[in-house]
Amino acid sequence: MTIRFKTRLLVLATALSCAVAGVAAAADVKPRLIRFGYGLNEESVQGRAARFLAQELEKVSDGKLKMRTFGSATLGSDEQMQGALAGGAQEMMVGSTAPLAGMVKEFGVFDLPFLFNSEKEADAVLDGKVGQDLLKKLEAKGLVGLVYWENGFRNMTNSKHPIVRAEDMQGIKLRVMQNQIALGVFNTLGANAVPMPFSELFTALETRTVDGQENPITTIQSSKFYEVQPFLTITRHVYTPWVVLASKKWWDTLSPDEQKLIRQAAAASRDFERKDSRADSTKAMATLEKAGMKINTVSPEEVARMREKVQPVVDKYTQELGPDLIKQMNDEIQKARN
Ligand code: TK8
Repeated sequence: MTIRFKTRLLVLATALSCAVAGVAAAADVKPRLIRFGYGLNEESVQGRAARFLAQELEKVSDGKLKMRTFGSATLGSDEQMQGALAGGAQEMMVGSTAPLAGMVKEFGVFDLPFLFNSEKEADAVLDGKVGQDLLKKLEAKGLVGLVYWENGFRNMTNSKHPIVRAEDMQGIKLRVMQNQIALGVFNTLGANAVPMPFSELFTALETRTVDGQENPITTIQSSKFYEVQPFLTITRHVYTPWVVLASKKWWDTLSPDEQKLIRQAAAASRDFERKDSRADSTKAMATLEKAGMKINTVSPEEVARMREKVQPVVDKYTQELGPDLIKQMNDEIQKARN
């Protein structure tokens, strides 16, 4: 054998073994069943996006990564599922940021009112450094934060009367998400804030245990709150994201290839969900009108008064969550606004 021929053989062999290694690495995906829980029902934005994620995952993994989706909090409320993921008893979920603040307090930033003006600003913060740094903080608590879906701008419904002025909130027993900031904000606005998991909300409204609640239009429609809440007031007081989460205990048992495929499918689900949420919001509004809800929008002057009223709460939690974080966030919002 000539030296040149030997070299050629060696090159060929190396190339071949690399190719084989490549195939082997790409194939490091085992058949797995992933349980994915969420709080809204199957006909909601969340339900559609969960199904999309399951299909996408099956597609990119050649059918190996199978996801079973569980809606309507059948695996538990957001908070309960967070615990199950941290303990390794459930693989994945999607839920609001508000209950996550119990684990990583900085997620409370999304409960500070009147921060974002548009979905575009929210996307910029969530997909930018602030949002991604927040996700990283979850790992120490046993969770892997994958992507943000849109829950959306929240509005108020109640069974008593339209909210025209901040004073109209007085005496309204209002269900709020479970964290200190939400509680502080709505009590300061004059309501009687009652923290409660979403899974108990419809019944609480129906039995008049509470008079009202606040959620995006899409949720008010898909959860049929219009059946038990005659008044809807457009306030857009806060934008809540949803976070797609994985159990870290479980995540660490996956191969890098499996992790990559899940991240890839999650990113596709984010794009699908945000688009769907925005389109659905307009449709849902029409449904609520048709259903006979009495709908009003608070005036910009009144929003300014509400802002002023809650400023002490914002100041207090700016200190508690870190003035640097809030500044960084406001800078990113400004950049997106201009
Ligand atoms: C669903 C909740 C819901 C949220 C709430 O599990 O609790 O009001 O807006 O979307 O996460």
